[in-house]
Amino acid sequence: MSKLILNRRKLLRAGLATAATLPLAGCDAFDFLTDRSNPVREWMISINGLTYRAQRALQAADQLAPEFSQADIRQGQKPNGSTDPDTPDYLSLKEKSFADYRLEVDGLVEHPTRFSLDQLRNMPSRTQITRHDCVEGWSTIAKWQGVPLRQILDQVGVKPAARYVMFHCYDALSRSLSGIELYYESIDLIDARHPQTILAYAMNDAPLPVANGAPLRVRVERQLGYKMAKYIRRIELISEFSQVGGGKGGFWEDRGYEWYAGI
Ligand SMILES: Nc1nc2c(c(=O)[nH]1)N[C@H]1C(S)=C(S)[C@@H](COP(=O)(O)O)O[C@H]1N2
Ligand SMILES: [Mo]
Repeated sequence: MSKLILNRRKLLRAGLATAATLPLAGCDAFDFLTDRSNPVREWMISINGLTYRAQRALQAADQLAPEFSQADIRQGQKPNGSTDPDTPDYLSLKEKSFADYRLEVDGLVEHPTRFSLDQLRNMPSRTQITRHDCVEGWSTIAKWQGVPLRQILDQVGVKPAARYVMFHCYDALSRSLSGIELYYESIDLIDARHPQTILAYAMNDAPLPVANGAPLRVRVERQLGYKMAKYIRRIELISEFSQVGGGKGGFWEDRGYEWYAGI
């Protein structure tokens, strides 16, 4: 254990010494900071408490999360959080195998639109095998297929005032004194337009199971699991999230988690 820490320290010191001798502006030598497995970057993020803006500056907007091969899928996707929503709206949709499901996209858009599952399935799709990291410390690799969110956004036309995409879900993880609190999450437009950000309707070559968010859940591959809203009811384009829910941008954020959960 102590050996491990020592090696890690050495590595960090070496990395920082190098970093200190480099000019800061637009230098290729800082490319190591965009490597997710680089210990110096990891150190800078965890110990120095890099802010969302700094992380955004270090990471290219379209930089891809690692993708894997079929052989890397060694286990099922462990269902977590809500796994069988019991809100009346959801139960009546599930009863009819989601035939009546419509994804609502509205808020700061030119053309508020409702999409049926068939419409979504008939749009060009993206398939990716990626690793899901939960804040609890486990990860799993699975194959996801869905519509790139970017396509939906282009179709509805995002108004210039929009800054975030808010996902409103069907499930309630807790009942508070003020009533049922539905799960919700938000991401910025950089992640919303990222090529790997998809509205997934299939997992491991089968329709998305209820336990994993049927009929539709989002994949945001550069962030932790809690950002990836399942059971999506509505996508709302907004300029601020301070007025929604507890004001921190998501169900778990309202309970103390980071809004930007970069991996
Ligand atoms: N609507 C909704 N989305 C959710 C959750 C939830 O409880 N409700 N849990 C989150 C957490 S903490 C994780 S790790 C993943 C779990 O996704 P999975 O069930 O497909 O593994 O969903 C995320 N999205
Ligand atoms: Mo999670």
